[in-house]
Amino acid sequence: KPPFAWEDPLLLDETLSEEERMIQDTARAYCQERLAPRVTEAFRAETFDPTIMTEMGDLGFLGPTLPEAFGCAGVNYVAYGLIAREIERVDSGYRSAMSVQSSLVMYPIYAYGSDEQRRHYLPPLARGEWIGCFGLTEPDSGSDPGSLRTRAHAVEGGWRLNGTKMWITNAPVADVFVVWAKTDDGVIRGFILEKGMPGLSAPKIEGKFSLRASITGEIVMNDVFVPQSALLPGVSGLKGPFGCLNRARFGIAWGALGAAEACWHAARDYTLERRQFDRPLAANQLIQAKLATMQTEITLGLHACLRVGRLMDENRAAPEMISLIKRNSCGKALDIARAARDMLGGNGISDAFPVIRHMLNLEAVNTYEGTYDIHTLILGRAMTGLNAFSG
Ligand code: TGC
Ligand code: FAD
Repeated sequence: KPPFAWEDPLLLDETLSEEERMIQDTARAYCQERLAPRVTEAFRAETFDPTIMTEMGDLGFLGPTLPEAFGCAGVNYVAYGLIAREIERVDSGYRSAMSVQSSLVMYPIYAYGSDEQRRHYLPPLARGEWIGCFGLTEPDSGSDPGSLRTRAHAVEGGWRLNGTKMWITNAPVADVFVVWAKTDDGVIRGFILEKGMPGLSAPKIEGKFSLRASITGEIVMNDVFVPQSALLPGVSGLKGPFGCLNRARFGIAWGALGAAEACWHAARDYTLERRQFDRPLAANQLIQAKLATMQTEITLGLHACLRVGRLMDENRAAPEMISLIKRNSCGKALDIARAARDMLGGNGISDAFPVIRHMLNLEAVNTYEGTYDIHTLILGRAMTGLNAFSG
């Protein structure tokens, strides 16, 4: 009978091109050899090491789908997904830093920016010399970004920005801030701010119990003046930030399953090794049932991500498809991490094993970029034509 590869049951690897497999291997080697040894301490101490960004830049992992003319790798969306999966197999916090830089900072500058903005910002962002952040969420505006209060008031020669952004990945270490604000006519526009501008600060949010290896902060804007050249000229309205979120959510869908794979493999290794009642835990039907569910959900989820990636590469991926995989991957990954945590017994709460860290991280991953329930409602609206968000 044909062989069965338990780690890749439906032979996803075989469907990848040679180039995609090579990118996956490079990403896996870097993540396992260079990122994995640092992560336990980073999570414990709640520190983010910015040199990770230059390392990722050297490997072409930042803004990887953007053209080579801007110092980027120019690879396809499937390759981007594979990179996200390998990074998040180590830690969701590192993938966060990569996806914000790639999809939420470099992409809008590329897609909505002027030629001058692209030439100025993209190469150093691609090298990881500059770190970027993306400010959409505010203290009173999370799932409903249309209600954001940050204002950009037109003044002579430019704009004056006032407002506060909340829960912003990379903000305290950022050099470049892509910020979404309403102009005097109430229309949402994107602006590029730079570290050191008078009135701009980005205090760190302390005390996170999730994504501790990623740095998160506020963006506080007190009469920040930016010249006209800081406006992203190519987009207005909510479709601007959502266009970026589509790409980041796609990467998260792959990444969350990478974290789930790490938990699944850890649970399998542990239960094969650990003996109770005079036999390995893995010999029990209840344990095998949990492992089979993990294997099934991860496999189906990854194939769905691959399908959406192929459609993105053909420019045929609808945002609802991305909602479907973001919701599915995050929800299933969180279930898998919780089950794996349980299967490790008391050791499951120790950072000697990666499982509790992934479990805690996935709580945030399930919430950011549209919560699980918000994606439920996006799919519900698409199916019924009825908007259940409001009213
Ligand atoms: P709605 O009326 O549906 O749409 C307003 C306008 O936006 C357009 N649009 C999209 N365009 C492109 N892609 C999408 N996915 C789009 N979704 C909507 C839409 O066509 C319309 O355009 P126009 O031209 O007609 O004006 O908007 P709504 O106000 O009803 O919003 C509903 C909802 C729930 C879908 C939306 O607000 C939502 O997705 N909320 C979730 C918020 C969110 O995801 N925030 C993410 C913040 S960034 C972040 O979390 C980064 S963490 C990163 C990390 O660390 O890895
Ligand atoms: P709320 O919108 O207040 O939601 C609270 C609960 O209510 C959720 O369960 C939600 O599903 C539910 N809910 C909301 N509306 C409805 C409804 N109509 N029907 C039913 N249920 C509803 N944002 C950025 O802009 N940039 C970043 O870089 C960034 N990084 C982040 C990093 C971390 C670690 C975290 C935790 C968040 C980050 N965010 C970022 C913000 C993130 O996108 C928001 O937290 C998320 O969109 C949810 O918004 P909220 O926290 O205000 O929750």
